[in-house]
Amino acid sequence: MPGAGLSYAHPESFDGTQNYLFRNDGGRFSDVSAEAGIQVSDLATGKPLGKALAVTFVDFDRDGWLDVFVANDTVPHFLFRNRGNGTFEEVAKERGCAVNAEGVTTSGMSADAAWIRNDDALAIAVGNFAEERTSFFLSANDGEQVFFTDQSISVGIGGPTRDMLTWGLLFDDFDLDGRVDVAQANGHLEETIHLVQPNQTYAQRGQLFWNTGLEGPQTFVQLPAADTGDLAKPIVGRALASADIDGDGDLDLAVSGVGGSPMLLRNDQESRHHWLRVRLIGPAGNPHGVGATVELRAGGVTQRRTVMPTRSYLAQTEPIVTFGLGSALQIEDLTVIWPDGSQQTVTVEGVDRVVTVRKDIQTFAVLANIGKAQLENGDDYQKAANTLERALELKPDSIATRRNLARARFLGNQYPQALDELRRLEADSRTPSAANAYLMGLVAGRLADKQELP
Ligand SMILES: [Ca+2]
Ligand SMILES: [Ca+2]
Ligand SMILES: [Ca+2]
Repeated sequence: MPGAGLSYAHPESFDGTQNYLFRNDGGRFSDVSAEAGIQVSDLATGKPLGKALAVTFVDFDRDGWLDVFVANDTVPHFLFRNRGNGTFEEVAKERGCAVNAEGVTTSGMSADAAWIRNDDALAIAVGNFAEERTSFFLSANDGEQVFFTDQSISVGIGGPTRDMLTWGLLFDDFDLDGRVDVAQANGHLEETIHLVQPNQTYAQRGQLFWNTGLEGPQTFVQLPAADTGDLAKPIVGRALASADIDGDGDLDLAVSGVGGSPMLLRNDQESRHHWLRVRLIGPAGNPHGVGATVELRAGGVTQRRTVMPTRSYLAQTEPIVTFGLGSALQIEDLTVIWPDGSQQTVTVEGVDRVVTVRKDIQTFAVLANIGKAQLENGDDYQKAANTLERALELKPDSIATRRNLARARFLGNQYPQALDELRRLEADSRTPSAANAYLMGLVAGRLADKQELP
């Protein structure tokens, strides 16, 4: 480095390397990298193209198959779309997340993905070198397919991240207001960088961007250093990970630094916002449910998270997902979409707690009993009908459960639907049932009163 001695060589001085994918064959791993299509080579030279520093996994097109985003240093990023048959196709260029808004490759160090507006817009953020903004690829769907544009500047991230050399980067809802925020760990590569670039320092402060919920340049606002506590202490930041280390519901941070102790940063936010943390217990071979998507509806808003510890840079986050609820005191709906495609909706009572969702809880017997209890409890017949319908999806010929569903429809004043269920019971049963006939008579009476008998 002129004027400052030895320096790291630029990545362009080196050849790339390949990505690897190892398939878990029940405790043994097979290298399936080549046939899966996640290795990318220069067509002319045959040399590997990738210079990867970070990988994250998200189902960007929401087809039920987890896709792979790889942040590369000085060469275009990769987005491997999962074809659902054990192979991937690399689509970063055509989907708009290979290079930044200026069409230029960046020194990608980290990657994370999140639904930042609680709608279908997915953001993939990439932490970059000094003098490069953090890239912020935001998705849109043109009706045919999902594509991204780098909106780093227009969402408010670009300006304040330009001078920083960013490694760790995380999307998490740090103030539990129901919107995902952004944290960054920063630090330069060169100890004496200030000698040749006076605006740069080796140690740099961490950054926190608050998601305001507004669209446009104010979507993310950088919190002043004075409001972020020890996160603003300049260190040579590298890895950044989050977890609720003190069990109070908000996400705390761990930051590693070169030549110093790591920092464990307790989140002392005082928002009084409510929260729900969801821990999955998956099937054998996937005990934490990694790759599952959790959707939570509260206060009329649906939030979505992927259970994915592999985020940021050289770090693992906890496999529990944290939802901020703002002032909402009730969960309307919690649905887990497991990696095998099965969906599981669970009832959550109360907030400010950790709930555990076990994959195999949704047996027919469990759902049928829950639905029956909800029916007898009598305060929400629609909820009882939904549970009983899910039970019947697993065992359509259960006469007792279908009769309970008919009763839930009847008591919920859904007479035509009740009649449908009773007719189906009649068709399925070999022997006429007195209980069925009695209920049918009641339903027909109500429908006649309302002149709705079909
Ligand atoms: Ca997908
Ligand atoms: Ca937030
Ligand atoms: Ca905490």
